[in-house]
Amino acid sequence: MSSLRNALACSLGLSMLLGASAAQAQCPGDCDENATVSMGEVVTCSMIFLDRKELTECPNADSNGDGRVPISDVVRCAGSFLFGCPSQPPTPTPTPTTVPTNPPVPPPATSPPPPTATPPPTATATASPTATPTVSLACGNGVLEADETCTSCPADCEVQPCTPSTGKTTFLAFFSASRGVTAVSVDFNYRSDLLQIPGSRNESTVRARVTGLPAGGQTIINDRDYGVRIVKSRTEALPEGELFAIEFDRCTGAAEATLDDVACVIASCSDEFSLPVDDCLCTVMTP
Ligand SMILES: [Ca+2]
Ligand SMILES: [Ca+2]
Repeated sequence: MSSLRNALACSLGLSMLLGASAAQAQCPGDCDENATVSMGEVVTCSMIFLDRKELTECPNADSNGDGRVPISDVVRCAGSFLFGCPSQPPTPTPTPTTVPTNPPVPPPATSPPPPTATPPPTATATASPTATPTVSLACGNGVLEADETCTSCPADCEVQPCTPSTGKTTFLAFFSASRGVTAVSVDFNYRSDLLQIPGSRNESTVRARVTGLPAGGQTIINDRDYGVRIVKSRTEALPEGELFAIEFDRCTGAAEATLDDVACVIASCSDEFSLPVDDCLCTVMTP
């Protein structure tokens, strides 16, 4: 699960997390109420958002108790997964003193500072400053993840031998962001010893394997044989939810690929004014 965790860590803006107000479920996304949120629970949150599961399966997915699970709740579920459950009120230290002198409350983190003259979104937005403690454990696992580049982790960009079988494996990539996005660049990276796409670069055999992209605008699909870059841009905002499906050939004799064997990494994400949107999220699921 480290791959998805890293992908989430890189693409999830901390500002959304800080924006979570206090009157909420004790730990958003903690379906079994064990005070931690697993990747599976984040997926459950996503499934409820996508109306594929009932809210009764995870009432804590609804962080503010309004009976709905919009994408902001899914982001909070992911926040619990990445950064742990929000700290509980400090009950274990009941001081008998009477007057609780309220410390100066920090201003609520409602509005993140405006992007101060950010340069145009470069395609190599690596290392987010929000401490990813699991860095580099995944270097060498064959999947290029959000905190890795072909420079920092060349092993995961090496194309492995693969003889395609007739077996196919499909993954779905779901997209979300806190506001309208008109251009997104996504790297769907995969273990090339388990999966392959026939052809390379933007050949028609590659393009045939990426389906379901939103209509209109421009589409670029480029297979590097360890990952496919998919760029979608248009004038109107891209819809949240399923962004595309991608079908692979399974390598002969290889184990069936799981969600750990792929990573959907946001390379860049911007709005209609070409301003970067920093909390874009790509989540991979199986059909
Ligand atoms: Ca890796
Ligand atoms: Ca290929």
